[in-house]
Amino acid sequence: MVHTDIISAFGLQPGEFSIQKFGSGHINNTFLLTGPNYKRYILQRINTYVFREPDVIARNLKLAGDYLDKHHPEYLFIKAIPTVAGEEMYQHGDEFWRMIPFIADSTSVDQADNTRQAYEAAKQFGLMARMFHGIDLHDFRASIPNFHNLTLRYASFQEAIRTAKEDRKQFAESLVEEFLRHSDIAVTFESLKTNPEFTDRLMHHDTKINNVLLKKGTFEGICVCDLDTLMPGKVISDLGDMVRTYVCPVSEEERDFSQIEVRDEYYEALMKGYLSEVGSTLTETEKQHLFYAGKFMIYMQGIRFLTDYLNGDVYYPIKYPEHNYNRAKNQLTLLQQLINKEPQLQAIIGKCLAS
Ligand code: ADP
Ligand code: GN1
Ligand code: MG
Repeated sequence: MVHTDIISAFGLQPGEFSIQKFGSGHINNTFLLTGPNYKRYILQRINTYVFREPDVIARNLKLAGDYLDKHHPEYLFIKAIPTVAGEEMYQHGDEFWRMIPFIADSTSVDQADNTRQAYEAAKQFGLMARMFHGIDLHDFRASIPNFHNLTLRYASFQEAIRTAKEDRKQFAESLVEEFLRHSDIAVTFESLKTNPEFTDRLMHHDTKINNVLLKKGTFEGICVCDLDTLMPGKVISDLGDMVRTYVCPVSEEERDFSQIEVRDEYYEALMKGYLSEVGSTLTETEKQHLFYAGKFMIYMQGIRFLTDYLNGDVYYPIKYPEHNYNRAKNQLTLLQQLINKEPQLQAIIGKCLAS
């Protein structure tokens, strides 16, 4: 429900707007407001269970927006519409709301259905990374502390294995073991994390294809959206989440695991799109870990789902009891497919870096 006070707080007349639920994300509540002369806005309630300090999001976006105004004023960055009181967000009781302009003639897709979409989306995330290359990260804070810290995610996974209810632990036993068998992925992260050649950058941290706005009809990239997790991080986060979500013909929701595969041509398209923008700014160490990016994100997402299953589904909304277990199994299957294809995928990376 959107209370009329919230709409008024942004200087709009509540009676003039129709409100529709919008998008398909797990975390925030997104609404489309449509008013006179087809004037549209996106209104979002921040999930404060996930984002414990919503002010950090507002502050990060303000810092990022100010930097772009100065250094890349032509770049399309979705900025918050301030409330009439001049705030970046409106607090209604214990809820935090923010409004952003609706980007006209845009659409998004939940799944990449052709390589062009993968290329265009990846190019937008690469462009954003390039626009922020060189920004001083000192004043930025993590909107979700340790969000992509695989070391801590792995520790939470181990903790969940220890504390899970017996029935869940037994049901998940063999899947847990399979994930533990890939612990080298967490070990690699541990050594990379503090490597000065593996720099912190301002990263998006949720590069699913539906977080890119594409032109209606042509599917040309317009800009990225869903900026709550814009914060300092590593290049493997953004690149890896694209690999995780663009190369497979089915999503993490798929329970027919035989449909899970890695499509080389999508891998190539996204790598090409991303590197065409950001490639020239990467260090040698970053370049050497482009294949690792996919392993890192798929593994981390897999153990996040499995941890949530073991913890009794406290984070990801579920539609049936084994939902998070199946999501984890889906991600493990994808991880295995990716690893099986390493030689040809490394060759694709080599080709994209050379061009
Ligand atoms: P969620 O946390 O629910 O994923 P998003 O910010 O990604 O929230 O918004 C959900 C969807 O709404 C996006 O996938 C995109 O299709 C659409 N959307 C978001 N922001 C805008 C915008 N400024 N203009 C047009 N569409 C948008
Ligand atoms: C969540 O909100 P949404 O669906 O874009 C999650 C991501 C996961 C994703 C898995 C803040 O993103 O990290 O990759 O689910 N976001 C948060 O579907 O936890
Ligand atoms: Mg989203």
